Amino acid sequence: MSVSLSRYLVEQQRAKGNIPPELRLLLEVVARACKSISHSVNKGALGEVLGSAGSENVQGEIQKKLDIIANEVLIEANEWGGHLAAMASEEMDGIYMVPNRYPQGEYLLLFDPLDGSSNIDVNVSIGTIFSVFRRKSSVGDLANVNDFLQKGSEQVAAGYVIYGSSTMLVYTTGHGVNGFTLEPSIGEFCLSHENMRIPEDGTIYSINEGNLLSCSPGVQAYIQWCKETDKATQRPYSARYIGSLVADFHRNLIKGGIYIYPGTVKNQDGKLRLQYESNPLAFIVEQAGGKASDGVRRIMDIQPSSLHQRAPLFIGSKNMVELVERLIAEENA
Ligand code: P6P
Repeated sequence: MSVSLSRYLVEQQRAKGNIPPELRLLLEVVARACKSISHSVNKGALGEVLGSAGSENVQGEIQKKLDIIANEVLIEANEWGGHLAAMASEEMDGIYMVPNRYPQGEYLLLFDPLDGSSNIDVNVSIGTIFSVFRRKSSVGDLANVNDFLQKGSEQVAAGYVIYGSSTMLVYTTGHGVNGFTLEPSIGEFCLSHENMRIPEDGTIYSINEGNLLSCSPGVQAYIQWCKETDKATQRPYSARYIGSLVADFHRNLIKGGIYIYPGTVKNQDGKLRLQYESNPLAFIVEQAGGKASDGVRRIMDIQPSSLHQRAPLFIGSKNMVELVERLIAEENA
């Protein structure tokens, strides 16, 4: 039997001292909450959890029932443990303060509770993405929105859970990236992908080509380059885009590749949220030897100015991200 997440975290804390007890507790609570989300997701049409909830989130997106269920599961699992001061979610307008009937902790948890939820009703892989910071405000004061406006480089942990053919948890605390697969028979996440590294090169590109003509010339030039025939660079590359960031990212992390959600004429900042999607995945990809930028700046260097800020995202194999950055720079030269 491979090592459980709980044992792995305890051994990391004991052997390397690189994960404080409260952060270890936080990761275990998030993992437990995602097991519950996995259970709901896997019920599918039989669980009466599919379809729209008949409401919109702060992004103006129709909320799926499972978006709300996943959000509630994460809030309820994390609010009482004493490790958090507050939470923020892609599905909630403002921050969620830990109720004062519970002790306040030093950490902040941000999450996209169910990314790719438009795929829920058609049985395509979806995922939960989370990001952890230390609060900046002093423990005696109430946490506030400014606590959440920290650069991604300040993250102390980040991870995602992909609800796919198997349910996997992938996380980093800044000491490499490790993957755990849920063993349903015992309900434990078990170590299955130790020290994950993304290949510096890949032959997969992920982008919604329906938007391509409204992207910048540099992005269009890169996609054109991917399609050209050149044996030496194994082109043409393969287009793989399933409309679920976590699934596209996870595949590219393992096989090598690049995921692009660029700015367009209509939405200069693209669609993805900096705090709930781009920063946590940027932390993971950099820890695995990859790169994440907005086409010009390193994602984790961007200073957020609002809780639901969007940013263009170019993330994946280092050499692929650097090439599209060069083409964007040339268009601006
Ligand atoms: P589009 C899901 O809504 C999401 O945030 C990502 O998971 C996904 O990659 C992207 O949006 C899909 O967006 O505009 O291509 O449908």
